[in-house]
Amino acid sequence: MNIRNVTTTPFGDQKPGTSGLRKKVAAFQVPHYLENFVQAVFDTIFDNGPAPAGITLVVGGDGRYYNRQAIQVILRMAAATGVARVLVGQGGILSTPAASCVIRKYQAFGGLILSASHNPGGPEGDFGIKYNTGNGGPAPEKVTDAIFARSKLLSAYRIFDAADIDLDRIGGQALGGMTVEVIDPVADYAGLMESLFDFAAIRELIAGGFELCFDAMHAVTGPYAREIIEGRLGAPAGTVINGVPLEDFGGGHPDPNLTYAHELVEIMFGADAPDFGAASDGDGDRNMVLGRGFFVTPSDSLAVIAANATLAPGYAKGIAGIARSMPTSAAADRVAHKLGVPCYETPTGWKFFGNLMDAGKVTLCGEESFGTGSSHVREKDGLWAVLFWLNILAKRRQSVEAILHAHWAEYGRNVYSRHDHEAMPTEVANGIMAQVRTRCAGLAGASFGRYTVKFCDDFAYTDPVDGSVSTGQGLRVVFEDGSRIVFRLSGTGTEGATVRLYLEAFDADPATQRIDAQLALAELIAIADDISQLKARSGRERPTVIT
Ligand code: VG1
Ligand code: CO
Repeated sequence: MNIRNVTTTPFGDQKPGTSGLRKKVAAFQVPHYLENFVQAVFDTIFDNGPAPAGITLVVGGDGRYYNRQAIQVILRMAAATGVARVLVGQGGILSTPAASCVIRKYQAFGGLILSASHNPGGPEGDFGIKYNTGNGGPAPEKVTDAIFARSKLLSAYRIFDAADIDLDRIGGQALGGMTVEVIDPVADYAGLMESLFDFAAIRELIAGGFELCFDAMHAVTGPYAREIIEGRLGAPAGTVINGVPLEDFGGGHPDPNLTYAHELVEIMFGADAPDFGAASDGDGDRNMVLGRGFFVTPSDSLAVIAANATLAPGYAKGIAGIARSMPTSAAADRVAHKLGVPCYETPTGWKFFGNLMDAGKVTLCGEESFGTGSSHVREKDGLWAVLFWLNILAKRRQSVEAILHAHWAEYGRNVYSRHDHEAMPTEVANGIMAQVRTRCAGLAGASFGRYTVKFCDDFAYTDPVDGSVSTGQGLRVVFEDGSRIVFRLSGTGTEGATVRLYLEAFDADPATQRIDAQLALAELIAIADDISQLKARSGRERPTVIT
């Protein structure tokens, strides 16, 4: 075997964020940048030595620009570090939830997922890489911290000299002493979905004239949605739109929200809209759910799924508990309370759910950022959420809107919105956070119109399973009636800083529950600006994205 030991110097900026290391493609193309990070991962997980004998790794990505090149590098470095076998999705494709599924099913040591998720792609866009552990979930903070620490000390990496592997040919190929197995990226995942949901009932619903539209946004879910929705569930061809994965996502921003998934939004709010619409993001872990002329907030979606979980065969015995990220609305808490199961509040990022799922404390997890999932894998799962909704609709035979209205009437409505102020100059964003921090000290008891501040804090979390503590997870202003304003800086952006403002108010009265969220939250929006001075400090009149 021809293994080269390449001398290198550390980069200093290889700190994984909310979900892996994300940078501009150009940054990853700087010589040694990718290799350094991969070596830091291998050194961390293999204790600075060779890989343990006989292990399997999983590698795949969302198909964005640089995916194939990066996979070839990772394979050669895995061979150089003594990995026995690597499973790679055909064409280098594996959605994030499918990668999690494959890691678990084949009891792999872990996996490398190549994606910058909802960030734009292409040569001018973003690239990303993250490590998932043997449970199929994103590496916890103690591992990502160790990877960063290692990256700052690197002096060399090891790579095997060989020709490229053919990523399009299913089957085994040798790379030195390592076997690369190119696998069908869809089959294992589709099988898992079929084991969880009532496909016969959904097929019958669709055969009966129920119309749906799934927007894959030219990202990774295209092949998955075609196989499952048009194939196994019998929806007509064309149900999946933008279904061919493109390296630059067709120039779009593969983020399934009301702003970036505008093609789907226009269809669902237009004349003759289908009964159901959904979209997923770059790597297939997010979902947006729409009814005819109706948007379901991700926080409400989690609550509705929890309340109706037993309608799906995989959850017929009920759920053990729910976990939601701190900024996610408390709608799910109300369902958990009624079901008599615990509800956990974690920091933002799926890596915080893994321990709770591994310990059997929760079945369902969700984030307000269009992330919903369960213990079937250890990642949020876009298509899973869409299939859960279809299963519920097939059983309840009501419209999406009617299901939400009934849910609010029963549980009350946690009116919710998120305002993103993207790509701000970093010092402006830091100034806004500092302002909020200063204002928050001593704000308890203060009144703003009908709202009285109960407490303000910087959210910190102690993991109930391993006791690890995570601090600095978002500034909260919580009012006496449970309404909240939260400020957080994004940990996934690659340009300047993004300030996220999360707003939540509770409305128990069915007479006012159907008011537009921005109107219902107007007073809180004004209070948030008073506290943060965001408009004055940024010179911006409105958010870049409102959901
Ligand atoms: C965002 C979301 C967070 C999500 C993360 C990764 O992080 O807010 O809820 O887990 O993206 O999602 P941040 O730090 O930018 O707010 V994905 O689909 O990009 O992997
Ligand atoms: Co994603």
